Amino acid sequence: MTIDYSLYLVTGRDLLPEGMTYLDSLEESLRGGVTIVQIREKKADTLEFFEIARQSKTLCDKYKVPLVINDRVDIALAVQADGVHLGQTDMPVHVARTLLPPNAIIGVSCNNLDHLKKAVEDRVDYIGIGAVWITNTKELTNPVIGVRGVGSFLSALDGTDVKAVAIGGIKSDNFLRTLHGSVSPSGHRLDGVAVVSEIVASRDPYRSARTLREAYTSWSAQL
Ligand code: TZP
Ligand code: MG
Repeated sequence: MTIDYSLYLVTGRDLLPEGMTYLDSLEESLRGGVTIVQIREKKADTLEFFEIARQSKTLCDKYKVPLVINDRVDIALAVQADGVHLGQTDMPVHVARTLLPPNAIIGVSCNNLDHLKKAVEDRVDYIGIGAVWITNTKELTNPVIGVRGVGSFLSALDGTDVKAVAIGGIKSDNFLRTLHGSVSPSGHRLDGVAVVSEIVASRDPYRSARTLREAYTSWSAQL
């Protein structure tokens, strides 16, 4: 199955505006055109994470959008998610592969080229490159990469079939700059852009998602 990474929503329940429920926000984002969803729950216990993932899976299925679980292979299995997103201190990719169904999506966060090299060796499906810009959503332990930095990651993916999304501080006002500015000298482009706050913290997640999706679509149509 070909996965559309173009508008990759990563959830963040802490950031929901007052009065907006998690599921309403997710459904509006799906209606607005997010193409893949990752459930990221850093504070939930296992039962809560499982429940959120289960409900999210039902909603994502309704919109035929793949669902990926951050950190937790067991939860991905429990809700029959489409894959997992693993950080550098999570389950090793080769172990996750043996646990998950053969066609599961496995993505890995990469903050430097050593991470990228390992991810390519592990034959991951995609890498998340970040943080591109400064963000308050996640405590950053490394300097931001910047768009040119992302370009050098993309160069390092030349000749591989590993897909790439950028994450970190991406908003509607730097969205196109992120896409344009990161094209590598060899012409390698991002396969998508991942956002948390731009959609999750929005009072109108439908509109926010739609704006980004349209921007991505018009950018890719110019290629
Ligand atoms: N990984 C690197 S930056 C980040 C994650 C999960 C947070 C991105 O959030 P936002 O709100 O889109 O800047
Ligand atoms: Mg992790």
